[in-house]
Amino acid sequence: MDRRTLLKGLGALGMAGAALPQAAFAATKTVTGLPFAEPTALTAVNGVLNFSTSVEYGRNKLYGNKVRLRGFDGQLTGKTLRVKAGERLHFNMLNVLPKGTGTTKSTVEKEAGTTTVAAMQSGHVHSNAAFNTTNLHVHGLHVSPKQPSDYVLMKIEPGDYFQYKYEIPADHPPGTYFYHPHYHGAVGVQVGSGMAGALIIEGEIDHIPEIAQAAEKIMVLQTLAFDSKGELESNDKLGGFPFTVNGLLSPVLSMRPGEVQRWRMVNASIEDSITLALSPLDSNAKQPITVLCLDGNPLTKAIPVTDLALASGNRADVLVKAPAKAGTYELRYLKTAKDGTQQTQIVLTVRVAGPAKDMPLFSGPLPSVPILKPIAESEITNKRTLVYGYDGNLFTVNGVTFGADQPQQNVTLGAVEEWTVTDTTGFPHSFHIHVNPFQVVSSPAQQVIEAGQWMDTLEVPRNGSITFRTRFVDFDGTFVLHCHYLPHEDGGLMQIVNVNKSVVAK
Ligand SMILES: [Cu+2]
Repeated sequence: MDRRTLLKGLGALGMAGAALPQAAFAATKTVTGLPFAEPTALTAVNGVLNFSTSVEYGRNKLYGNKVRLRGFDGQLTGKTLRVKAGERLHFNMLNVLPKGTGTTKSTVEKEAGTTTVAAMQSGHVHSNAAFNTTNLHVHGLHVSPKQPSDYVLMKIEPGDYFQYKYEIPADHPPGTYFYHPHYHGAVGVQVGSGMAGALIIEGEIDHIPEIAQAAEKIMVLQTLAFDSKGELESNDKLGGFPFTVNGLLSPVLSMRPGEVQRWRMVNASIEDSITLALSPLDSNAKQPITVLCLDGNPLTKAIPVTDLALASGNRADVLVKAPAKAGTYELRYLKTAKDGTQQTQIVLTVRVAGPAKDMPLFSGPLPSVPILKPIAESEITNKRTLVYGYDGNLFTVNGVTFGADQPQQNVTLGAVEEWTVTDTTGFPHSFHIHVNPFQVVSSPAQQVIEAGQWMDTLEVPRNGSITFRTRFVDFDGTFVLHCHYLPHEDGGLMQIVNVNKSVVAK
């Protein structure tokens, strides 16, 4: 990626293009109001969810625009997949995108499923990758990083088929996760096209009566991107789009007065970290939102908040109790643009109407998850420091951008570590690591609702740092850490992590 390309990429981060969102909101103001709708949901049969999908161009209507974008089965939002802890997910992916269109050709030439880490790294170019080459990541899942599980350093070329097999551990934290492609260089374009869907892990929390009685609403929040032709064929067109919910702009969700619903929210945007609040129409008063899980990890107890911060990649499981009085409410987000101005948008309209349906709002402790046992200082076996940098051309981790010559994080299976991630670029970033969630020790951002929260994605404030602890005990193999601002990830703010079985000394 040359300097000009990167700077254009940065311009697309909503940091330099502040005028565009306003225009987009104004243009779309008149076409809001479609009823809330969800993607089709699929569940396991006999312990296995066998899901087949084709990656293809789909023609869809998107708030008054005709778009032609890459999607799972051509949809703007992928189907919802539901599995219980202990079940298996088979994700059968057929790439029917055409060969060789709309892309800068990748220099990696290997068959799908056979690309080695070395080939991937040596062949990588930090620019527009082959946008029709893809793969899959199950974001947040605590599963093996080895093929055919959550191995993201592989490619599924046009015409190729691959079956991912994920074994969900019986003690997996229950909550909301999501799936999306992870082919380096094409992640922003493919997720921005709508290649993301909710992935629900069910568990003990779902048996709490007040939670079980609440109607579930899946909300995949996306910033779908498209050009003047309704297409997305460039990394330079990713910024400045409003949030949609399951592909709809500010849809209208109905609730009865006093009703409690469980909202499962996924921030599947390209790069937007937002704070959500629920307010009556024409008022800034805020209704409580009761948080159960963040990033699929249950809190110790249900905690009501008025401001719910979700960085790109974060999820929240929340309960919302409709007021006793009928009326219209708005779920709005606030975002601070680079120039300091506050941007806002109505993400969802909530219409409270009809006969009262007074339901109890759960407020007690949540079932603990054994693998999320707090990590004490005495358990730490190693500490390491990661520094996000910018060399004037590319983003770097500890001075080196993603690629073959980048040192890797080598971890011994069984290690329990404390990591500090510091930004020196002056840009806001986030930190996401595959396979293992981490327990937050310190975070200046507002994402963490209680001390010791487990997350898999966390904001790294500009020129600030975060510290967390994590266990590398269940899975060896190779995976990645990266910034979840997708253009940054595509631009090299990523690093390989190898978890190696310890060598027994003779
Ligand atoms: Cu970043």
